[in-house]
Amino acid sequence: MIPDDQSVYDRPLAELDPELSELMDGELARQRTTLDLVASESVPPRAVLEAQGSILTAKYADGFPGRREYDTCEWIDEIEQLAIDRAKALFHADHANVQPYSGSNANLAVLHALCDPGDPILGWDFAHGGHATHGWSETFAGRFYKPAAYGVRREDRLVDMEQVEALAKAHRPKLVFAGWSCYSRWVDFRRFREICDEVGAYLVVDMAHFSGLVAAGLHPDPVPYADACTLTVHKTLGGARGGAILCRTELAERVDAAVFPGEQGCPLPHVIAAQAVTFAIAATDGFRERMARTLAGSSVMADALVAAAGRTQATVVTGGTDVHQFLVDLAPSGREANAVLAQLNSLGISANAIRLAFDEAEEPGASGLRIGANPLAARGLGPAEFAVIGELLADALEDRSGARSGELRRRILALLEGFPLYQFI
Ligand code: DSN
Repeated sequence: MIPDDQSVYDRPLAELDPELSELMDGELARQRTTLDLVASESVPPRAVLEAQGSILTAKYADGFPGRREYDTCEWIDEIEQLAIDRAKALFHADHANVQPYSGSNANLAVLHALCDPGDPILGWDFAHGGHATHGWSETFAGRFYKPAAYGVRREDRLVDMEQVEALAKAHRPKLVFAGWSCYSRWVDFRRFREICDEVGAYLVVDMAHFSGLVAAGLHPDPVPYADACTLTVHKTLGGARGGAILCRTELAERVDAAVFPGEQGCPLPHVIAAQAVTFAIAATDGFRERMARTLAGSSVMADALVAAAGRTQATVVTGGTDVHQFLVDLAPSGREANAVLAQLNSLGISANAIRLAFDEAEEPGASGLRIGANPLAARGLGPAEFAVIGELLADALEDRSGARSGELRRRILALLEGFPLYQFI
């Protein structure tokens, strides 16, 4: 029973609401015993959890540091300014807005800032690994703007820059999105810039996935080429749930006005504080080492699956990876990806089933897997362990009958035991 008195404000969750608390304990136990290969997830450090679960959640602070619509924002002003300054320093950006609630909201705000409803835009096709909010018909970007989409080439599955150029010339977009959700190779931001300059379009790079790699200096930096960059802070950056926008000084006022009051109400001060500590952590040598280990892990797992293609009947798209994730094509094996994912889940492996570009299957299934190294690298695993995981994945893909399930589950638990998640809980 929830107490009726004032003690409701001081009781710990486990005492106040054991029902919810037990569910949360269940999720923690799942995280501890799951081999997390979801490329967009990470392990938020304790300090991030403390900031994001803090008393800051109580404060209204519509507006920006020094210009709020609520009084008594002196501490919130300093906290937000700290997050802004750290984001600018980390990414060498002119301006940062740390208020978007998510990456989708950041994209919404950038469209609002730089385009008028009905304007033509050009984005990376969602069906070819792009983000939904770059123009897919089911999202605001597809409904309120006039989208065209480029994709990857059939022959090598690399982004088709000739198509980008041709579409840009034919469609005359006001804004071009670059950046991906399901792709595993570097993108030529300079070429995107040249194409945008040819047609007079803004270039917006969505670096939600690779922002941590950029911060660590281990991925081409889009900031010098883009008019604006959008990002999430909880993928490779490894921290607070939430989004951010970086942009050139000339666009700062428009971007800020599009975020508030254009698209959002009150910022989330607790999330902004958690972003501030995330950016501080991301500026350290330790973070750079974790990102290097993430890249090594992704590459080692991809190599193991390339070597095992004969027995798994699954191939690695583009033959490998430059980033924290890679894609597996299950089509040669004749297996549907959601069924394969269900098998992996039953072993305690978490990943993503995706529909790959040029998937010609008539059924609405998925043909591929997206495998990422970020959460496990954050947990401390290195190349030796990722090599073991590559073998585990190959064994699991080969084991169609499930005859080896018990053995595979034991191997996973033994591996994870050496890397406990959160010592403080
Ligand atoms: N949902 C994200 C992902 O998993 O890639 C896209 O933002």
